[in-house]
Amino acid sequence: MADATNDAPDDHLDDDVDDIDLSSLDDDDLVEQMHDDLYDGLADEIAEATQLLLDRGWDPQDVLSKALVEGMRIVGIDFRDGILFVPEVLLSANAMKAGMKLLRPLLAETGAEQIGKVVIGTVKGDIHDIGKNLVGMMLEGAGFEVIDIGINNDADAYLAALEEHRPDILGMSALLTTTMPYMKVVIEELGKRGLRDDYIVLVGGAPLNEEFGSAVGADAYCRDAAVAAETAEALVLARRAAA
Ligand code: B1M
Repeated sequence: MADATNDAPDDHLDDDVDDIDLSSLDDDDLVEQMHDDLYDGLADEIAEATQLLLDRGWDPQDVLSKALVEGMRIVGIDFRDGILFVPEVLLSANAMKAGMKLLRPLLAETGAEQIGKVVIGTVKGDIHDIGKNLVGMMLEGAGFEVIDIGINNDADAYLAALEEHRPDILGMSALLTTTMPYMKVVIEELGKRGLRDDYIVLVGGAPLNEEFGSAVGADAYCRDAAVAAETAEALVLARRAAA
């Protein structure tokens, strides 16, 4: 908790930030500082620290998981417990995105030949997009062309994107227990139109699990972005081999 003695609150913030020379921190302290800066929603500091770790030879995947995703996990705990609120978490999300922006080209650059196409989006009623964006990056890195249709997609939006882009895979993301059932609506709609077997359907998001994936009729549930990339590749190759 900040001590509200004589200084104006803004001065406190500036002091805290100005005091730390990120480049002087060793790797462990820098990662810990990144967790704090994500918590405080400091996008510039997160971008600077992300670049520092990369310059120090860190694998982009490690920067992502150990610094950014872990920091966001901590934010999530205090959000759940009512210590952080939506405006603060939005700032954290913004800071996370500043780091992801630097990692994106590195995670997506593999030289792997194009193995397929994915349409991915977050379901109706849900505006969480950080996890989806990460999945998109990892899929690009695995050699997929990714068409990201954003957040809050109803069945018609998914179907229109499928019709327009004719991908191999439909990916759906949901972060809320109240929105995840909508995945079933989309999959049933595909069935009603006789299109279910034309696409591999992958689902993911923090509240989902394997059982839920099967219950809604998806081809696979993906725990995280790395699993999504592996699963996408395995299922596309298997489908091609069987054709
Ligand atoms: Co929200 N939120 N949020 N939120 N938010 C959660 C999800 C929550 C768990 C927080 C909590 O209580 N601990 C909780 C949900 C509770 C529940 O349903 N059981 C919650 C809530 C309640 C809400 C609101 C309702 C709060 C309110 O308004 N009172 C509201 C809902 C808004 C809406 O969508 N209609 C809301 C709003 C927000 C913000 C806008 C402030 C912000 C989102 C900003 C943004 O995304 N642009 C936000 C955030 C940031 C979170 C937390 C803190 C972090 C989510 C995140 O980005 N995680 C989250 C708590 C948490 O999850 N720990 C929380 C990091 C990301 C890398 O992980 O998204 O899980 P994740 O993605 C992973 C995997 O899940 C998987 O791979 C990803 C990468 O490895 N994956 C896929 C995800 N999608 C996939 C798709 C695939 C495959 C894998 O397709 C093939």
